[in-house]
Amino acid sequence: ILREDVQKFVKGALQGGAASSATSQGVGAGIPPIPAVDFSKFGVVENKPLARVRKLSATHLQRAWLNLPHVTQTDNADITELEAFRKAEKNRHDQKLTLLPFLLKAVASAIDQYPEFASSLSADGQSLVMKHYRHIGFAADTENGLLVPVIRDVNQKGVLQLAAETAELATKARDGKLKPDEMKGGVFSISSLGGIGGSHFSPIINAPEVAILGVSRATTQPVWDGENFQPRLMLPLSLSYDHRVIDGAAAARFIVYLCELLADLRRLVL
Ligand code: CAO
Repeated sequence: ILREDVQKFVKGALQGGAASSATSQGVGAGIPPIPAVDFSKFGVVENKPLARVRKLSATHLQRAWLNLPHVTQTDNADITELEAFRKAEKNRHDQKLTLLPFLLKAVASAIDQYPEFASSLSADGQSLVMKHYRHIGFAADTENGLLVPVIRDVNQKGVLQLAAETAELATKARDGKLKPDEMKGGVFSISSLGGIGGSHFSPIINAPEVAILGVSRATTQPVWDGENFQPRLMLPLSLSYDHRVIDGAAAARFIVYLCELLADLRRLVL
């Protein structure tokens, strides 16, 4: 190995590193970069600078996508009774009451049943850090990009309090007033696109968490009760999990249990 070899290596690494941060193509990780294209050759283009939040979340999402082996397990929860209850309660309180706080509550309870969903791999990959707190994040869509505020101790709060806290944190996120501490400490995240539409999707895990629940728009579906089709309100759920930590069977058990909780809220108090 000559002096020039070392210089050549360092130069290459520096160039690779610069290219990687500029284009986020993973140069240096053995991933071939997507070649730069002069789009103006094909038509009119404009260059729109990315907001800081979007750049930060891009790095975070790419890091999670490349480091964690993702699998997405889907199911549909029958929320006919839950929705009837929510609608009845909604007009009895000043607080806006959407599905999200019920989901937070049910997820915290499902995690109590399957605690590995609130774990993280240790830095050396030799053990699991089991977290005994139930802080849960939820994705909030803002003009500047995706933010994930975290609700603390979901298991110790009622649905109305959770509704108030999610509304407050979502407003803060949209107004750009969320403090860094309000986005830290989560053990699990929920990404709810139900207010917009669509069915199942595959959410990216908010690493170092090991799972995330994607929620889509509930629709009325014909469900066979053994004798007849009944119109039931079905909520599409998509659970992405880190397959290094969570087995497929555990993920199926978790989502089935979560569906049972959502189908009959009384199970939350058992
Ligand atoms: N099925 C049917 N209707 C739903 C629903 C669902 N799964 N989820 C919400 N709704 C309804 C709500 O009940 C509400 O209706 P009412 O006014 O009649 O009660 C309406 O849709 C609007 O809800 P909302 O979106 O304002 O409130 P929310 O509590 O459900 O969600 C928040 C809050 C912050 C999660 C949401 O506004 C948001 O930002 N979602 C986007 C998250 C996102 O971008 N995820 C992707 C991340 S990965 O790129």
